[in-house]
Amino acid sequence: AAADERTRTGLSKEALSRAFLDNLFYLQGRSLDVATDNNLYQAAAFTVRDRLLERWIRSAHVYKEQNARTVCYLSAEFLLGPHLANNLINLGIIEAARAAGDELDLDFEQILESEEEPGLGNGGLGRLAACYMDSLATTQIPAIGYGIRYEFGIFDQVIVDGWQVEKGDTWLRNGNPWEIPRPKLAFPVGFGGYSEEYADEYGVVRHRWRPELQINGVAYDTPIMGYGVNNVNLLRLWRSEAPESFNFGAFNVGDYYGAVHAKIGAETISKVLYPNDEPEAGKELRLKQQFFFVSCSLQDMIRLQLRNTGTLEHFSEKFAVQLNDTHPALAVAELMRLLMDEHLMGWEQAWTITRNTCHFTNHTLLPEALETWPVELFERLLPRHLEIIYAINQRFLDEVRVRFLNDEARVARMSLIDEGGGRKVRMAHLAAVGSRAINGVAELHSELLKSTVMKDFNDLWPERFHNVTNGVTPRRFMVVSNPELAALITETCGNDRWVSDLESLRDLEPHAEDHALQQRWRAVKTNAKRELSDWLGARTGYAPDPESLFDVQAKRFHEYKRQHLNLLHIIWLYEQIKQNANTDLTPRTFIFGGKAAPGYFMAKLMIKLINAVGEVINKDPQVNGTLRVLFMPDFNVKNGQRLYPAADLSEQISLAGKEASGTGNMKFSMNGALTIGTLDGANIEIRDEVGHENFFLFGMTATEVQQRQEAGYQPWEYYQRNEQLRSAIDLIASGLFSHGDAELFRPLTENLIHHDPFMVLADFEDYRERQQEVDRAYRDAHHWDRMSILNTTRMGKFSSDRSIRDYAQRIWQVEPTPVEVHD
Ligand code: 26R
Repeated sequence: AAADERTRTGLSKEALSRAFLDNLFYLQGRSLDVATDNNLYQAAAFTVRDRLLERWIRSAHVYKEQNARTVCYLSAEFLLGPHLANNLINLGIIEAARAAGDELDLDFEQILESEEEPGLGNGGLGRLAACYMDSLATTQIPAIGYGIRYEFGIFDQVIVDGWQVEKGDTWLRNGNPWEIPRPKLAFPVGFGGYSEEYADEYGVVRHRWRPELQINGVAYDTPIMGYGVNNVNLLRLWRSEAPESFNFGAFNVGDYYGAVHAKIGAETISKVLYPNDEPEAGKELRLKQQFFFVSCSLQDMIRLQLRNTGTLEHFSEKFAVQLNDTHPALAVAELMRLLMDEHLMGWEQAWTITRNTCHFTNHTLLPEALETWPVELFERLLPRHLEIIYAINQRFLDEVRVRFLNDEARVARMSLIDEGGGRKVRMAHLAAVGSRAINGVAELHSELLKSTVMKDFNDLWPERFHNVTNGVTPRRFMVVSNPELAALITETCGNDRWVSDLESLRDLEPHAEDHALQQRWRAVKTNAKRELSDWLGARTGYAPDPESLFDVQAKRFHEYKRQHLNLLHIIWLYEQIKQNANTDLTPRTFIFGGKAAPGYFMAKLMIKLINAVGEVINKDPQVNGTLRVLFMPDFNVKNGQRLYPAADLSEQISLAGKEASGTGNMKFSMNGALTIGTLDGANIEIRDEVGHENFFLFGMTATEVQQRQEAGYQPWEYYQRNEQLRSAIDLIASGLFSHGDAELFRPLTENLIHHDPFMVLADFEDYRERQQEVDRAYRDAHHWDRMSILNTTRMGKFSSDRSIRDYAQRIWQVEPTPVEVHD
């Protein structure tokens, strides 16, 4: 039997091939000659999953035996990207799998391509959670990721007539071979009703919540495999369901349609992911989603703790909860409720446990993204939690009063309740008060957090504040996405240690001068550009010249990220060519990618403008291919993996102080792109690591931005004074890019000239000058290649393995728990 097991889960080419054919036949009912791409993909996925499962069971066993502290990463988003190639890499069997595929005469790349990615996140925050899951497993830290199994993830973007059009994401259409549904692992989640006091059998006054409505959260588990280790961690996503009692009759006698309606309501909670930057609409459902997944996750942790130890006394020694932004901040109130009301603990003990369990990461300083919920909504949906929040607040504000005598203004600022016009619960304050540690995601961001939005909290509890600079996983963003570069690095290093020890890339530095390496480095880059060019050619009609400089800006569309600054520079270049046909420019391909929130008008207009400008420039015979402007539709993890390897220049041009960290900046740089960027977020640290001479810096500093704003910023003055800038803006306003329609882009140009909240005009001139330096630098191939190599070799700090080790040591106090597999 043991031998049979091994053939079922063996890692050799033969074992993989046999398992693949078995899975194709027994799970899909197909033989090779009639199998569709999807059949082949599913069979491959099940073959890999079987190999994860035994390591998963083993990991769970070892973790339990060693009684290790488990990290619970609570996040409303996990932007995982395709699993198959990543799992093959992490298991170390991609070559064996490819060989097995070749032998069966299958198109291996085509099978990988067939996977539809789970887009359960918006952008930076969700992708960070996915990178951290990879690194937690790789660094052998026991961890559970808790979130929501959205039926519809982030929308698919198509471009119609230059405009973004949203299409529903149907990632579950063909089934999801990576998840294991656990229908028996379900928890009740209440909403509405009232809170009441009662005396228990000893006469102690207790509270209980009588919800009006209960739904169930059902667990769906996905194994997360570490790289080069046997540790497999768990991603547990909750799906909402109506409980049995909904089943007609019993629930709502005589009102059959009412009962059906209620059932649908319950299932709505995990239906769809909300985009960022989306105003008020649909708010109530978002709060329901947050409470839903927080409650299920905490009940699950409590269940595990009671199963393992029979008591909740040592809960915080066993679990470290990380709150990924304020979306799961309700955990503070819900853990208190569960401990006190359901498990009959006293306030002091429950509060100590809560405060020793929770940790909070902030991901943005933008005021519109700081979550607050109307008290009225809370009262209606979560009456008992509101009571608990009031009680936390009372104790907390007393502490503030004792520390800062006679400072009621401070008390009002720090309160968990915003009393100004329509009372609101401040979720960041709830998270901060209930957490042992609070961190920002890059040095600058953490400093700004302490000096601005969380200043009062830093005055009170300076020891709680930390910085953990973000990181990204080199497995997905180098090895999976850029296999040629990975092979070249491994060959040059003489081993592949760098894949889980990115700092060791520093060993390559002496080779940056080596002309032979430079040439191979360039060839790898050019190949990646050719592949991207083919892909774009098939989708946009323009296949850019792989010899041109690929200048890429790929990220969510937002005014603070300033895609329009990039575009103004492009328009200025175009004017140069139009004015002087002999203008000497390095041929460049500008590539944009990114989604705009469906309700964010200005961001959608920016997308339209990029496409409109591209249409004019790409068709203009006078430009003659010197400039190309392309929009990559549907930028997501999968398409990002095509983009990062092919970029020469990475645009990280947010207004200083606005981008908390950025993580795309790291992905580009790891793949040898140079950065043109501001002193914002992690750009600052990237520049310090790669060397100031290998980074194109421009723009105001965060301090200068603040000073300029305080002095009264007048964009109009820049417009008048700077002729280059004015003519670029005027060209848009003229209607040249809109078939003569001078109205279409007016909201954008008017906003720039008269308001310009993100100071595009103030930074334009410096940006343009730095772009001219880029133009010149690219002409010296040796020098450029050297800078490119150094960008990659000096990115060690930005591996998410380093971030996770920082969290483990400084925030969570957890140790690695290695897992052995014996066969
Ligand atoms: C709708 C509203 C409440 C909301 C606004 C913004 C919800 C979600 C967001 C997304 C924010 C929190 C986000 O994604 N922040 C990004 O986090 C990344 C990971 O830390 C950073 O790299 C990036 O700079 C930051 O914008």
